[in-house]
Amino acid sequence: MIRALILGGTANASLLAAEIARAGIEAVYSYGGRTRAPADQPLPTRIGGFGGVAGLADYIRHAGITHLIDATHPFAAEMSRHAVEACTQTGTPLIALERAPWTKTPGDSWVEVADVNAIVVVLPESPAKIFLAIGRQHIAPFATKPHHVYTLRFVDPPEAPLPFAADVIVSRGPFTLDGELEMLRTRGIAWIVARNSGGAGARAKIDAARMLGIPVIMISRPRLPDRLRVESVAEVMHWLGHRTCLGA
Ligand code: 3Y8
Ligand code: NAP
Repeated sequence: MIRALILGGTANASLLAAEIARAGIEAVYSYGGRTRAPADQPLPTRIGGFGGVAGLADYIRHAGITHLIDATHPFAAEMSRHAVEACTQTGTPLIALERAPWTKTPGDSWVEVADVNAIVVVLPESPAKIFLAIGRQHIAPFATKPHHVYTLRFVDPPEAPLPFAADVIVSRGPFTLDGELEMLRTRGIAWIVARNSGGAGARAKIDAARMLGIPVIMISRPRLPDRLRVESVAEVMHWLGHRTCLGA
């Protein structure tokens, strides 16, 4: 008898939850509690941290979880590391549903950096209009470069004053190419800062940047521990011993 735990918070995780519900597999969907009103799921849903590796291991045991699916965002590195450790401790089968990173294509002007702290050193010296498409949690380093004109994009309205003057767009995505082109043009954006999230939900800004000749400072993905990793919902369903209407 399967009882799966889905570590969610992405478009892929939502697609997986729909397939799992359709197949009648018992499962719990988990959000970290980062946003005020996360999307509803067709599965019983829990919201909030587990309390570290030990908390996740305890949850797995007490909730009778038989399979863990890490469908978190590629930058949710701490959650993914905890999933590997807790599944090792409890002997729980683990699979990661992770989309491939975006790859640079001809016409892309990318400056690839290892992490958000490396960005400020590659920003232009003279004042520029910069779109920080990296959410809310990691914007503090940009306070050291207040001479730029920043546009931020958050899922929820900011609760506290920002560490520097900026214009905030409140939108949860997924985003469209036309919408991104319009936003970038009307704001005269000259630089974009983005994480290499992969997937379709945030790709439009990258395509729009190429079309407008805007350079992108692209944050490379954090290294994650080795674990079974697939890129499609169908492969996860197959791992669970189910065929899907997705034709796999
Ligand atoms: C709470 C669930 C769907 C899922 C939407 C995907 C696509 C849009 C790309 C930009 C980049 C960013 C951000 C982003 C993307 C999808 C997907 C994706 C980037 C929601 C969601 C949760 C979160 C958390 C949130 C972070 C923030 C990051 C905004 C729901 C909407 C910038 C990542 O305010 C905060 O604290 C927000 C925190 C982690 C990164 C950050 O550091 O601020 N996602 N995003 C999940 C949870 O609580 O477990 O609210 O419904 C999910 C989605 N975010 O329904 O189609 O699948 O990847 N999310 C980045 O790429 O840098 C937006 O603006 O162009
Ligand atoms: P993170 O830094 O890897 O995780 C920090 C802590 O948050 C984890 O140790 C865990 O707390 C809790 N947590 C994270 N995801 C959780 C989940 N799905 N269910 C329960 N607890 C969770 O995570 P993050 O980067 O802030 O991402 C948080 C959520 O937003 C994830 O669901 C992720 O998929 C989604 N998301 C993140 C990004 C991004 O850019 N990071 C983009 C889109 C969506 P405990 O240690 O207490 O268990």
